Amino acid sequence: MSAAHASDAVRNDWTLDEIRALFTRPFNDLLFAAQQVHRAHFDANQVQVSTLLSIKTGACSEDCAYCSQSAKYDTGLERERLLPLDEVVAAAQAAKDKGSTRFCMGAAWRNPTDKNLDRVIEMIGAVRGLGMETCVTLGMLNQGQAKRLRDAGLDYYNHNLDTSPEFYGNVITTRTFQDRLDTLQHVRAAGINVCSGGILGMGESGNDRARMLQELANLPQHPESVPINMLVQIEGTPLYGNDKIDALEFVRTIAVARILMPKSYVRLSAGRTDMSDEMQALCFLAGANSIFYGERLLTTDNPGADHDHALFDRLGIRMQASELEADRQACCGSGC
Ligand code: SAM
Ligand code: DTB
Ligand code: SF4
Repeated sequence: MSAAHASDAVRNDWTLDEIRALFTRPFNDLLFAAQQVHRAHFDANQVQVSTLLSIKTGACSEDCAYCSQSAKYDTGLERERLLPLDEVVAAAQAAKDKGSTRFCMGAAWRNPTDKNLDRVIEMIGAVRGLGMETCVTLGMLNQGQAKRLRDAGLDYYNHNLDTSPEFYGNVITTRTFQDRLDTLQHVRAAGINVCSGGILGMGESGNDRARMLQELANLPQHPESVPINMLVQIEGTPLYGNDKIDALEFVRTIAVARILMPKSYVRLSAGRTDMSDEMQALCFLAGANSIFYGERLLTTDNPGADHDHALFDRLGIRMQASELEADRQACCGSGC
């Protein structure tokens, strides 16, 4: 089936050959097909923006070879305890004031303890109380923990597959690819929206990128949000100094993600400080329709809001309004 005909279909049975065939299409044909799929499901000139905050930084027991926060590598990062509630709420309010509609809180944990979860649940309630959507990324979850987060009103849980199952062992040895799938299944079963994607530029092959997208697209239900990160090289980590991914190969990966998962938000995630405006414009053309917005990601820099506003102005892109806020307004008009 050609991608154009597939524009309305949501499939979970993509073969590797089909995905590889998309990757090898002429660039213009691939981008045209991705635009067709994108326009069938989304406003092509609108981008959703979320803001990140690291609520617990560093000293993580995992060995993810890309990460500034692993205790296994000397990256010079200062560790921080779980932030107090008032600091989190102040950061969320500041993000909301700048137009962000979702607040994503990240913790450098292998998995949260039930006590950790009590504190995060308070944060979710307070941030939701501001009228923002909430997302957290806390590492592995069991089913009971996922249910507690759902009951707290959590909108999204981020947990990335990161790479292909075949390349995974080159990047992380302290937990398995199957562990990640299990957490995603718990999140899905609890009824929380799934945010899951990966990182490009870790030394993986084109086949690995195709396999990672195949794993995401063939989940029983597509993640509602698919972050595609470009590796932010962190001095002291094993992946520091790797060859960078070719910019057009990155754009192709966004386009293929858009075609495979037509109704998902594809997030142009980490690495934007190393991308030209022109490369980001191509990513939006390829079907990326969400970004992280604000000066910081978790521990590294992100383009500032002013830069993103200027880029959006040049491209005629609008920031998506808050759906949560719209629902609240529609409810009684008082914004309660
Ligand atoms: N500890 C939790 C976990 O690993 O799931 C949550 C935080 S972790 C920092 C969230 C995701 O950020 C990782 O799975 C990875 O995909 C992405 N990430 C982390 N460091 C990165 C880097 N240096 N460059 C690009 N993406 C990165
Ligand atoms: C995702 O896929 N990317 C974000 C978010 N989910 C949690 C994190 C990017 C981290 C980049 C490196 C850092 O700032 O530490
Ligand atoms: Fe820990 Fe998450 Fe970093 Fe891996 S990506 S080292 S689990 S904080």
